[in-house]
Amino acid sequence: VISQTIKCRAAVAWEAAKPLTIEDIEVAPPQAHEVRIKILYTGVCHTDYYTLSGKDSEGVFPVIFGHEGGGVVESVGEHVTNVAPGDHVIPLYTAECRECKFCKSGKTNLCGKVRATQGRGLMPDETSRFTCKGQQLFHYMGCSTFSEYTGTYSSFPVPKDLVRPVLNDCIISFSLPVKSPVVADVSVVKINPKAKLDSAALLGCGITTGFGAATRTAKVEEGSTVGRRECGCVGFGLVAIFGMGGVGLSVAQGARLNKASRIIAIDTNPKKEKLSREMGATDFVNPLDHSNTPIQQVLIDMTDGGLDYTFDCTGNVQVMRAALEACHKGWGQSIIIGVAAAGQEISTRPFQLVTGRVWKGSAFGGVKGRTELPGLVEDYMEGKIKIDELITHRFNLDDINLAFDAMHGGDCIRSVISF
Ligand code: NAD
Ligand code: AHE
Ligand code: ZN
Repeated sequence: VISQTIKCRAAVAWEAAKPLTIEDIEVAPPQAHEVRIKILYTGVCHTDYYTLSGKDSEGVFPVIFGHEGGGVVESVGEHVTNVAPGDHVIPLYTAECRECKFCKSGKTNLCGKVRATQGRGLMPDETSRFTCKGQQLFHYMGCSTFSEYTGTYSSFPVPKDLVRPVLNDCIISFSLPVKSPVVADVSVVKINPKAKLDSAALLGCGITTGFGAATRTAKVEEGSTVGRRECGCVGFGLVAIFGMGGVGLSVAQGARLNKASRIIAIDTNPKKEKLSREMGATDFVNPLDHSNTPIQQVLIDMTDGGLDYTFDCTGNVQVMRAALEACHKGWGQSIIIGVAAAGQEISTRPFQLVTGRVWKGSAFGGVKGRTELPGLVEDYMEGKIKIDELITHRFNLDDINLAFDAMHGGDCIRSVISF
């Protein structure tokens, strides 16, 4: 079946720091190894706001934002083998080709296959599938989920040795040898169609990022508060989380699942305490209540010398420093999740690292999307990961700017946009 260009509606960001406008756009048919998805729901992540603000060095305009969505495959291009029309899917901003040196390393979830073009707002063939009023629109993080239909990349070009060119008159087509291995697919994953898609969509970024940072990147260990330091470190389960938005609350969930003994939530917004505790926090600290003492000192005093794991979920480089310095000497790890604006840098005394504290980063929670996301969807369905509780606001596409307003209103964890 040859698919046609689709006309649909999308929220377009024409320039930085201006409200999005709902436009009629055209979405070209999926090319080889591409998938066109009818988006049914999308979350709005702080990172969408960050790039819209103009502070992202990779930001390009005009663009269709959104990278936390769920939908149904509408059509696929040639050589797509992993998904088919009708499949429920989540687009992946962290691809997984299983072929590049990153994927094969066993050391990271980052994938090198499409990252360069994705960062420039283009599909791997250096073009865009979106147009509006005759003008090309850029893709965002390989997902662009603020559109009724979006194109994402599915698989990398078929390796030459797997392809047999066939000449039919003037048409050159390609066929795969019957026993050839399935071609790897990279930026989309099929999930259980029984999963509630409005919630599962949030596994496309924030929830997976926080949960994975605790369970995959840090690998928080089971802790014991009983005689922990005094009798030779019985477990290392002391955790502090800075910034209790959708990401930080999901770190708390992961830390709780891994049986952390104490989970200290830190946020300047006191309204975050209730949900933080419901997601696993045992303590809540508002740095504004300790204006005479640096927050790292407050935490060190609370924990007999510091935390085993800290997480920055704010994107604030001063907070990142505090999170590192709140770690216990000798072994404390601090995980940077927050995204800081272009030009921002982190600093600390090197002595902090010399004396055993470790600074790490985490993208998409260290989760390999194609391999692990279906399992996380099952975890959600079994109640091991809470998502519904984090959806505080719902809007239709027409009102998507209200979701950005809500993000800054102090009561919002995640908005879900319906199409
Ligand atoms: P959010 O805006 O919902 O939450 C941020 C929270 O931090 C808020 O509750 C806010 O009150 C709190 N906060 C702000 N300044 C603070 C301070 N000085 N001390 C303590 N708390 C403070 O954002 P989110 O969607 O949860 O995302 C969090 C961060 O993670 C953002 O920077 C986002 O861009 C980033 N992010 C990174 C990844 C990744 O893969 N690395 C993925 C998703 C989001
Ligand atoms: N373009 C940004 C990149 C910011 C960034 O670190 N992004 C995270 C995902 S945030 C999702 O909400 C990430 O996965 N980074 C790894 C990568 O390859 O982009 C900038 O600041 O330049
Ligand atoms: Zn995000």
